Amino acid sequence: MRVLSGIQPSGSLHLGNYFGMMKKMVDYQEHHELFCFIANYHAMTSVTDGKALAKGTLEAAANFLALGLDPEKSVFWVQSDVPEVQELTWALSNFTPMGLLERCHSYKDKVAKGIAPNHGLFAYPVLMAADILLFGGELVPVGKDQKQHLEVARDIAIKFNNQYGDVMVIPEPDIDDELATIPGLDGQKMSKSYKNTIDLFLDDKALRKQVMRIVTDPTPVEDPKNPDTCNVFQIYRLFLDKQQEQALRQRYLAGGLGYGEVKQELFETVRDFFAPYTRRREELLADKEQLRKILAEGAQKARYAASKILRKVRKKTGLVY
Ligand code: AQP
Repeated sequence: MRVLSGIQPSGSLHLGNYFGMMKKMVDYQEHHELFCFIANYHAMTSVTDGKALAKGTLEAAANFLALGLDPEKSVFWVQSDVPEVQELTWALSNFTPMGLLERCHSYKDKVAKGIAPNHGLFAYPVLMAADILLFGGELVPVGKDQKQHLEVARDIAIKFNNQYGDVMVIPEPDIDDELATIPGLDGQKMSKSYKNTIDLFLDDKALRKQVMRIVTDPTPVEDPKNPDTCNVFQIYRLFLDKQQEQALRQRYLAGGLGYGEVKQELFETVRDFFAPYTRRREELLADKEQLRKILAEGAQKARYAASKILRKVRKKTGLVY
């Protein structure tokens, strides 16, 4: 099975990115054909500082590698190193009804927040469709926030195939119910735009500060508490196995557990969990030439895979004359 997904290099990573998508990708590489990329073209819709984008791209690569992505077992590249994706985007644009894009929640939410809409933001899902279809991605691990974009990709692929035969593989979203939406400090979806994240690779002081900001209710320490409505519990459980989760649940129900105490435990758990990855990330970022080499090799493999599908597209659409 060919598994494919990407991540934008548009700032720091948070637990939502990690549990919603990155951890699953790393797990998949053991038994599947994994395609993973840094979506720097996509990030251009929000990052307009060129230096920041370039720096963020190398950092995003180091992040994924530090978290366990193995470039020997997977195809790992930077989106713009395979510019063929833009050619496919154009071909697919001609099979994308305007209404399909106008209905996209992500676009509508951003416009509602006051972001001046431009064509890049509007056409974002077509580029995402091209990312997947260019490599014949069969399964796409994403958080629930990307579900609609996946449906758009499927619709476009079906329309293209209706016209030109079975060229595109129709992708399936891979959304784990338990991890579909990782909640943030306030219980809403964890998201950079909501400023409610717990970030990866922070120093202890900054991490502790974020964890202590988790919103809790005013139940007194001695009273029993409801784990299912507690934001601390909902984040903590991501790090626990079933038995440990049950034990924590019992402590909530028994009363006598203060939110300060459980937040301190969560802070230590997150810190210890990511400590080895943080060290590995620093080592990777210390040798940028080596990082660029890994990405160049990945781009070569990705371009080879892309050329197979693009050749068919060019022929079918009449670009080969
Ligand atoms: N809270 C979340 N729960 C589950 N999955 C999530 N993802 C993001 N937030 C959650 C998944 O992470 C992957 C990378 O997505 P991205 O590069 O688009 O990350 P993002 O959108 O930048 O994350 P934010 O914080 O939500 O950014 P803004 O606020 O800028 O939109 C995707 O698979 C995504 O589903």
